[in-house]
Amino acid sequence: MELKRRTLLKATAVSLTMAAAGCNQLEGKPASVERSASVEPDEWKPSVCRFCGTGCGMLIGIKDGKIIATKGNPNNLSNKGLNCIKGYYAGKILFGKDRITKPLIREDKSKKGTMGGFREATWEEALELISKKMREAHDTDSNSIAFWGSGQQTITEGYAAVKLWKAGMLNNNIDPNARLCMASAVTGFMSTFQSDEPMGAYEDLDQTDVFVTWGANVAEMHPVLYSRLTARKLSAPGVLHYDLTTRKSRTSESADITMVFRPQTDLAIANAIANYLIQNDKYDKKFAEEHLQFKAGTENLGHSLEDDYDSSEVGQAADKNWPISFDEYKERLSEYTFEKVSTLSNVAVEDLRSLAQQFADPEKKIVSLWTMGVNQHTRGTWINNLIYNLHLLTGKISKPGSGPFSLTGQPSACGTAREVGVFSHRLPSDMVVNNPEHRQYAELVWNLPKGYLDPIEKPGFHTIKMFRELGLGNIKFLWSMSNNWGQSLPKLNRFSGKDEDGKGVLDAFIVVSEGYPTKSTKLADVVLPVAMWIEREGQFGNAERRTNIFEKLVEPPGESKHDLWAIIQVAKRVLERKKIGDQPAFDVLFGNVWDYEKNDVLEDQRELNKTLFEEYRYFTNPHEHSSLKVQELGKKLKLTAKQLAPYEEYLKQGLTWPVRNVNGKWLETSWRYADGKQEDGFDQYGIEEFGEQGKYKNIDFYKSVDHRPSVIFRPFEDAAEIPDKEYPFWLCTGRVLEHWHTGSMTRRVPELHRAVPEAFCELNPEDAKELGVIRGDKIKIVSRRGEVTIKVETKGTGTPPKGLIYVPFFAEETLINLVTLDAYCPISKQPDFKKCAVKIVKA
Ligand SMILES: Nc1nc2c(c(=O)[nH]1)N[C@H]1C(S)=C(S)[C@@H](COP(=O)(O)OP(=O)(O)OC[C@H]3O[C@@H](n4cnc5c(=O)[nH]c(N)nc54)[C@H](O)[C@@H]3O)O[C@H]1N2
Ligand SMILES: Nc1nc2c(c(=O)[nH]1)N[C@H]1C(S)=C(S)[C@@H](COP(=O)(O)OP(=O)(O)OC[C@H]3O[C@@H](n4cnc5c(=O)[nH]c(N)nc54)[C@H](O)[C@@H]3O)O[C@H]1N2
Ligand code: SF4
Ligand SMILES: [Mo]
Repeated sequence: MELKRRTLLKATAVSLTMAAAGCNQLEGKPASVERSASVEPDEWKPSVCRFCGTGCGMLIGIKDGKIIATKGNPNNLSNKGLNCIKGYYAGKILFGKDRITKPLIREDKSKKGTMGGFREATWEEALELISKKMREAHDTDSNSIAFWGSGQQTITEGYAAVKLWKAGMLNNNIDPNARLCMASAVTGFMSTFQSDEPMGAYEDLDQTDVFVTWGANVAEMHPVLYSRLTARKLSAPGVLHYDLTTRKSRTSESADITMVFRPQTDLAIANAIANYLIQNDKYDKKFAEEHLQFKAGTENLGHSLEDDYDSSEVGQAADKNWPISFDEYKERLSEYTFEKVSTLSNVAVEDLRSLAQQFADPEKKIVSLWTMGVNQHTRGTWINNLIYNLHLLTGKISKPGSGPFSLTGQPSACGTAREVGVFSHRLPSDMVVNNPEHRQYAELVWNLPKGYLDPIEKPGFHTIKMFRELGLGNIKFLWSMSNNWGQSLPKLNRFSGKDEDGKGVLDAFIVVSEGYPTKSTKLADVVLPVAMWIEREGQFGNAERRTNIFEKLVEPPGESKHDLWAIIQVAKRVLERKKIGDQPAFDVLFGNVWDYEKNDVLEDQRELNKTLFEEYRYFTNPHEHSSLKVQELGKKLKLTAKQLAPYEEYLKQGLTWPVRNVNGKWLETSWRYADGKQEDGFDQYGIEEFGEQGKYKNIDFYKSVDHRPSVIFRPFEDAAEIPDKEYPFWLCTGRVLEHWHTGSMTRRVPELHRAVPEAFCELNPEDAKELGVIRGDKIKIVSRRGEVTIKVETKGTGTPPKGLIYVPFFAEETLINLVTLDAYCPISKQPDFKKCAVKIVKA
């Protein structure tokens, strides 16, 4: 496998040089793309990559209405011309041979679990059936319908889905796959700062002195950001990289110090560093006095293995915190000595001290980076808080080159899931359903009578609860879009009873909007064929808060339709007989995007997307709304801090929010909360609007209560399932460079598929020896929940320590999520895919 990977990487290196020369083209010959090396595109259109949260700008070469080449867009400030291999091959994801191009309706329910038993149908028939089933389920039990969305949906798709579910159906059972991904980042931000999303910019990577990766495999998961990390290291001698990880990965290769820790003990490590800073008076006293408050929260949270956990006493109190004195904080930290934490974590005292000394050095700029190691964690909110504590205690935040940088995984986890608020407890723009003022604000923007949204004051099912309920037969209607839950959810055997194909278990009526056959479409009753990526117009918001638009550049195949069209078409039908006041509900909610003459969704995709985006913008930017009430309430709620520019501006260039109009020009912000000239990227906007000018020098956390973010004490508490005699290994799951998540797209790109054709289990060579297996042997990984047969890998890109194994989740035939655990962080409800206990048996 390594050889094939190397060949691919070599090919990519060639692509990179070609890209620099402006001629990087797709290799091979995708089904519907006729091209030869000598063919020049008619035009290069700017676009954005549909894979990771880096959000790289791309240029797409179009000839005769077909995509023939792609390359990095040098004008996009997030990537400055670079793409990784997934970006370079992105065009090919559109051309898999088995693309679904017609609506499918399942006739034979006994074939659930396979792609058998479907027949082709017209859109009209499929839409009517979906709407009928959705209405019936809702009429019988309003809590039995659910929508599962995605950080890969566009901003307007997420917005329309939220509006349909929350305002149209008055139902909160809508949640995104981002619950599996960014939920702990959100609750971390909200509890510490009362405002979601990072404060810094990718530019921090070009200026920092020290990189700390907290369990993030940036080299494979955010390759273009990683290239900025290595470029900085090469160009500025003395720049250091500390890699905290539970397994040596490709990211560890560039690290100066790799600290392999026992899973979950990152909590203790962060506390040990804070303790060192305080015991040795090495924190920034002035910054702490001027800007911080100290808090403690509910402890001894236990684990969410039970279904009634959320309503249990401890579950309910999990997100409570209260002020404590600095002295109490200091006292509580004091047990986290290097010695004790070294024993707990297996990290050497010298390494812990070395990292702590970097934080202690007032001259050093530090960037912390993290993704799923931190968020997929039963104490995910806590470990996010603890990383903020270090940056807050040292004032290393919101400064060029210094800051905590929570990376997003998906292309629009920030833009869609988080900003639009496609969550069971959310409304757009950081607002929540259980706040009456927030609901009132949404009512104003959506032209709803006062109190109309009162029925949704209680949050709906979060993802794990939603699918537990589906497994129990309590969800009767599910629609999923831009995700593959049949493969990506933890503890998948809930759908099976005995096998992964869910035979006989799923009575619910399931609609899956998809481009390809997947584990989820196999469980569906209706499959809707979708226009993927640049077959429609859309918008993504990346990890540095940059919103980019991608235009529709090619036609979707067959009868595929874009998701926005399907959402509005279903809305038209399910809301048919419903009134809001004396108006038809559909007209109130979606009348602005309906062409009444043609009796269809607005055909012009620019017009359609722009209309929805501008409406959504009122949530982040009340000034633009004509109603005084919207403006006043919006200002009171500090909503404008997430200001977005008009739609057209993003067609010229992606912009990072808050965006502000200065002398007719829309200027973006690189460093939130930092005072300075906006032209240089500082946050003039939020500070002028909400800050207390002059009171807080240089930095003003204007969204935080009393303008003071919280340093929250969080103790070490162990993982939900720990290896024991019977199940002696830790299982960590994750990804590989070449594949995207469940592999449904990247496995259809021949080059990527050939590079990593099958799943594998990384095993420490010593463990392999003790088990008597060698590379290539088949083993069974068995947990209390399920098992999977897989190949042994001892010379992969990563090396786990003794006692831990690593498995990627891209391969549906090697369904590792049969084995994983669905315990979650009680605050964020994000499950922990990174650790559970397993045994290994020779197969
Ligand atoms: N090639 C590729 N790139 C991707 C994706 C993809 O599918 N393929 N997906 C994107 C998405 S949506 C996401 S979310 C990101 C994921 O990006 P990452 O989080 O970087 O990648 P993973 O492989 O999920 O996670 C592996 C890391 O989890 C850490 N870990 C395990 N246990 C612990 C622990 O107890 N504490 C801490 N702190 N760390 C721990 C390990 O050290 C390891 O580095 O990648 C994005 N980029
Ligand atoms: N074991 C394990 N499981 C995990 C994780 C882990 O680390 N370990 N990580 C979790 C994380 S962080 C994430 S983000 C999730 C990701 O999990 P999912 O989002 O469920 O998986 P994807 O493979 O990204 O599924 C996206 C699907 O959308 C389809 N698609 C592409 N374009 C479009 C479109 O325009 N419209 C529609 N309707 N569909 C489209 C693709 O074909 C693809 O099948 O996985 C989670 N699951
Ligand atoms: S780094 Fe991420 S956004 Fe950039 S090209 Fe690669 S997959 Fe696409
Ligand atoms: Mo993710």
